[in-house]
Amino acid sequence: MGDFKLTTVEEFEAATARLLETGAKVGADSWQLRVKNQTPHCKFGEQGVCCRICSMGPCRITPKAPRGICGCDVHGIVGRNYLKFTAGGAATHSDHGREICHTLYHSSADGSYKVKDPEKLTRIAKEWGIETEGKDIYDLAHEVAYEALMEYGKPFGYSRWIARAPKHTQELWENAEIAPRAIDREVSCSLHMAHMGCSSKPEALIRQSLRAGLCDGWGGSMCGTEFSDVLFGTPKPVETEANLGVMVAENVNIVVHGHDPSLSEMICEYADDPEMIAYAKSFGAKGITVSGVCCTSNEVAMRRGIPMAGNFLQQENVVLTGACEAIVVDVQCIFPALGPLSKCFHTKFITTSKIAQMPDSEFIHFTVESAAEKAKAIVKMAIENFQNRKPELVHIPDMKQKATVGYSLEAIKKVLDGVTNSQVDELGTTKPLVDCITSGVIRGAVAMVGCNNPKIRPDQAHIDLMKKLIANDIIVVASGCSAQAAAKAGLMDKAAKDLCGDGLKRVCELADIPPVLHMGSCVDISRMMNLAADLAKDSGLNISQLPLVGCAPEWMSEKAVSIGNYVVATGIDTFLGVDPYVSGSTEVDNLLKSGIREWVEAAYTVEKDIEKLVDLMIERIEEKRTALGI
Ligand code: BF8
Ligand code: SF4
Repeated sequence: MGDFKLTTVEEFEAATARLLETGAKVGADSWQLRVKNQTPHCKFGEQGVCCRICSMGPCRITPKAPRGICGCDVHGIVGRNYLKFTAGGAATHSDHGREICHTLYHSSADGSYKVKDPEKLTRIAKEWGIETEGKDIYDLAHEVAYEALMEYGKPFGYSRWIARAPKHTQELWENAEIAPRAIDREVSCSLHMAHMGCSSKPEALIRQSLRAGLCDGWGGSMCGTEFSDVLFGTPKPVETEANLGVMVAENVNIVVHGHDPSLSEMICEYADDPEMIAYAKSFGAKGITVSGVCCTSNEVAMRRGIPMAGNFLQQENVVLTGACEAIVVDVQCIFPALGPLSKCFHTKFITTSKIAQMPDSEFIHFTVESAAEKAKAIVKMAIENFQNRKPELVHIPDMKQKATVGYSLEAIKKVLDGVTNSQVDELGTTKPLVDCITSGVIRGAVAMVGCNNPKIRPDQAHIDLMKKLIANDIIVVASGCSAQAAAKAGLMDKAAKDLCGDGLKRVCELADIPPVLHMGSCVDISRMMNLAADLAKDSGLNISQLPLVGCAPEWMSEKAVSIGNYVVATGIDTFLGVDPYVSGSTEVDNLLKSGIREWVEAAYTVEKDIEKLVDLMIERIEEKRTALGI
């Protein structure tokens, strides 16, 4: 372990600076330059006080103009904006989940998509009261997928998944009138409420924001995660690497970017095909390297050990290496900048989904039916592009770290069984983790999630927070771009145990885990909800009593707000490093930071000073321990 060393943010930045020099040579634009053009940001927008939902406006609230033309005050405007922001995120995650359900519906024994985890499928079918006895696994897959698709529009009842939440949590939701109904209903109801002349009462708007969040976390995202596991396998610990150094100069480099594993899984399949490797060699390459960016990278890293080239604000860097033959994207978090940027290099920018169509890209429509053929065509296209590289532009930063990823809830239960000798059932329980927390060996847990945002020095908040948490014996579970920040730094290397306090270090050694556990992509925050629910059930406590908090220090997307809402509504205090455009309304701000605690036993903390943010989290965890007398 002697030579283990974290990669620092300064080293990340030096690598980026070198790549930007290449960019300057070819006249490339970059987010670093665009941020300068966009700063300072519009103050009205930042405070959330601008309304443009009808054409009498836009109306901007100021001390001199305290109401819009319709008479709406600042609290109504800020609340509506917040609700619409949430609905955007809930819709996005949930539609991704829906796509996965469709893929499952079309799975077949001889097709491109198969059921890789039949046990999980059977378990979910039983959970949903679907007869499994004597059924062909694909008949069952189609039946479960159909039921899941019905979850999006069913006229009556609540999301099926909420039955997984502890009884107490379900009662809170029922009493607060925020139990999520059909997924699409919550999204369209949110847009309805935020229409001109509907709700302008902050309390109603924030209640619906929580409800729309819940239809994501305990609805659409849960469909996305659970059925991705059924199709592509439930993640188990696997070794991989992270940062730009995973790209290989001698190989054809294909970078997958986006969120839906249906595309990236197929690309990985074909990139591994001996016929394709031979084809790559015929163009002078030594082989094919697939690496990933953003959540699609998390998906294939968790299931296949495919290396992670980087996270959100590193997406332009992969093209700037001059060694990227193709960046293949599906949906979400894809910079439109990749179009013009790829034109400065030989890189093919390939869009594949009708949901995310962009100028200056080659559109290869990817569907369940044509998956194999299209994936093969894309891999071939990348290979044939190898000869177009400009060698003088090739520079791959020599920077990567080892990481062990693949900690699904199932995997976490399994590895932590190594820590105690407790008797476990077939699927394991979270009891060993509860024991570690109760005894104080581990003080608590933090779910680190979310993006990068140029408003925060990229990755620094994630990494600094995690370092301090693990040093204080707080275990970290991470997802999305937060997980990739950890992996790039080296915090998912098992050797990082040496950075932990004595208790957590012992647990890492006994269970053979890194101190920061990669739980997957952003839809996989639903795994964290299941973990919290199981911890509550196994400990006999309410979720809000557990020494557990959520944190998104560098968040940027609508999806992140939807996530925040379901995490908080599940009873987990949530800490943000970027303000969600609500500072313009004291009423909305107060509701989110304290008022909602009455409904869901948790609330938000927003703190832009990252050092203070981590101290507040540790304080909160210790307060919860004290309240429990542990
Ligand atoms: O869904 S963490 S930048 S990649 S939004 Fe996007 Fe944010 Fe990354 Fe994944 Ni999540
Ligand atoms: Fe202005 Fe009201 Fe129209 Fe909003 S809804 S733009 S506040 S008039």
